[in-house]
Parts: sequence; C-alpha cells; structure tokens
Amino acid sequence: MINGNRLLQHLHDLSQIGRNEATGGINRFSFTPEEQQAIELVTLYMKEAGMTVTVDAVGNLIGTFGEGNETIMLGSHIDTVPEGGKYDGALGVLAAIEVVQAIHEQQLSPSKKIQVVAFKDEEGTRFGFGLIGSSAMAGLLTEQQLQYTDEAGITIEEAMKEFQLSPYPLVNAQRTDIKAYLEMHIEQGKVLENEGLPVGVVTGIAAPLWLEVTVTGVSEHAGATPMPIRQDALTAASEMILAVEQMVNATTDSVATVGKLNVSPNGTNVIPGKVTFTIDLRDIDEQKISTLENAILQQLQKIAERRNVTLSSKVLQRIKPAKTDTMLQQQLAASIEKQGIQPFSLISGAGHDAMYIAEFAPIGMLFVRSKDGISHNPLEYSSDKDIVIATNIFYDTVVELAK
Ligand code: HGY
Ligand code: MN
Ligand code: MN
Repeated sequence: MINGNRLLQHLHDLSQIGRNEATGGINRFSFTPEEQQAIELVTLYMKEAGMTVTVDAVGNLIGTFGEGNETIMLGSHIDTVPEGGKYDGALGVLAAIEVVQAIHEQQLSPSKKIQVVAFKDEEGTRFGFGLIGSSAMAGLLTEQQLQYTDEAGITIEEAMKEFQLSPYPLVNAQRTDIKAYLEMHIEQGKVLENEGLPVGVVTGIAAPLWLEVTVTGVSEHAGATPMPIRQDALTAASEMILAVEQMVNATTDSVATVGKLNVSPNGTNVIPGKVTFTIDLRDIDEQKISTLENAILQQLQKIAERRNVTLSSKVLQRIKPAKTDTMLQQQLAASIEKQGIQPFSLISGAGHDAMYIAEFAPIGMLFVRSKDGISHNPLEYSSDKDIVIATNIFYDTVVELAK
C-alpha cells in the first residue's frame, strides 16, 4: 500500500510553486525559475524514495530505482498550461514517486529497474509545441525544432543552455530500452464522473495537430477607409475561426480549438493588417485529422480570397494517435478489480507524453476522475479519496510488472 497522506502533501507542496495567488492558477513553464524550483523539490522526493536522480540531454528529470536488465518507466510532467491546475501532470509524477517509495520502504526487490520521469515541456506553453522531452526520448525531436522561439525570441536551444543542458547530439536523449511505460493522469473530461467511477483504463490517446494560421490584409485608418475597400485581417480571421468551428461541429468525435489569437498592430483606430491564430485539431483517427486539416485549409483559403487578404499556415506539431498495450490494459483492470471497482475503458481526448513513448515501448495509462471534467483551469480537482485509490491501483500494477 502507498502512503496517501505523504502523496497528498507532496501534491500540495508542488502546487505552491508557480501559483498565482490572485487566481489560484499555476504557471510553471519550461526553463524558468519556477520550473527549476519544482525540479529541485521533485528531485528531493525522488531521493527520499530511494532513487538516484539524473537529467538527460534535453532536461528530462529521471529517478532510477533498483537494478535489472529490463526497465519499467513511469512518468508524466510538472510543467503547466497558463493558469493551470494542480493535478495535470504533477499527479502522475508524484504518484509514481510514491509507488517507488512504498516499494522501497516495504523492501520489495523488483527484478526490473524502475524509472520515474518528469518529462520536459509536455504542455508546449512557451515555445509553440509540446512534448519536447518525450519526443526527444522517441528520437523524434529535431535540431530545427530547437530553433523555435518563445515570445521574447529565445530559442529552445538557448533556454536549454541557460539551464546548463547541452542537447546535442539529440540522439543522447533517445531511449530504446523500456520494457513498459505507465502513466497515471487525471481524465480531464466527464466520462468517469458520469459513470460514477474513480478510475478508468485508457485504450487510446487522441493526438493534437497544432497549426498556426497567419492572415495578412492591410493596416489602414479606421475612420478614413470605407468598408467596401478594406482588407481587414481580423474580420477575415473571425469568419475563418467560425468556419473551423462549424466544420468540426459537423463531424463525429473530432474537436478543434482556437486558443491563441494575435492582432497587429492592435490599435483601436487601426484596421488590423495581420492576425495569427492557432488551431488545435484532434481525433483518435489519424486519417480523419488529415482529411479535416485539408478541408479546413481549403475553406480558409476561399474566405481569404473573397476578403482580399492572404493566408499562410504552419504545422507547429503533428503527433500520431496512440493505442495502449492490451496486456497493460488487462493488468490495470486486474488491479482495479482487486479494489472491488468495476474496470472501465475509455479514450483520452487529451494528449500525453505516453503518445511518444508508444513509438518505442508498450504503454498503459490509468485515469483518475476529474470533478465536472474541468482541467487546464485553476478549478481542476480530483478528490483525495480517488487519488489514494488510484495510486494504490497504480502501485499494484507496477509491483506486478516489475516482478
Ligand atoms: O494538450 C494536451 O492535450 C495536453 O494537456 N498537453
Ligand atoms: Mn495538460
Ligand atoms: Mn497532462
């Protein structure tokens, strides 16, 4: 069994780092002092759990417990979205550490090595795309991507070097030696709550395609330019954004979100000459995403022509949807049944580091119920009771796998 009070205390303490006292939101972005503070705290927890701690070439924080030719990897992330909640990612890392600490304290001697990873920059808040650490482990992070910049013009490479990381050659971060990967994460949706269940077994992960769309018109005087001759980038972008919503509403299961919008020159009395916005497009079916992507871009081009503005788009990230491993699903379901709970399977609408780990290892995911399905929001909440139940289930599965 795990020490639930210790886990809940760790969750509380970590949630204080990067917390906005005014809103309760957490802002912990990659390669920042807040993240560094969180890394130091999690490093302490890993050491207290009997792990040796290392940092790989791109900044993944890795705790290692025990010896063995085969490695079971557990993990998640400790970075957040802007104004994020206290459970997204953090729960998965801290629960994994708690599982190892319980194994350590009970002097179980697993035959396999167990590693716990806090992956670098899962959320993609700062540099325009996410999953930096897990994509590097899968050997899919490119040198070109390390030149992406944040809003201050700092590249990922510069940010890494500022934190004493030397990312090249990127192959140094690549892993191929993982027997199985398990991630515990809040569901971030309403399915488990509607089923009245504290936990669920993830069968697949819908993957996010992130596009950046730029609409270019002409900045002109708001008072002196008659309506019919305007080349207004913002009204064009507005029609485009509603077209995206309309097209995706017409599908079954796909989802699309325009979460970022920048207007230039952003003056009250200036017709916007340039607008950029992002599109986050998801489905569990890769073909459906690609078909929808093409249809959307064609429709946006038609709107641009009709409004006499120009359109360009750039892929910020394109990730393959992932299926979890059947044996790991069955092991998680068996551990759930031991707690007298009905095993329930569901798809993850949210993306996770597990998507990239699936490129080179079998993956399993355990979901914990989210109150009202709220996440990426300071109101994100999972009950202490559900967290302890889920972590005991996670512990049982890890002990089985690491035997
Ligand atoms: O965007 C996601 O699905 C995850 O929270 N990074
Ligand atoms: Mn998230
Ligand atoms: Mn997450």
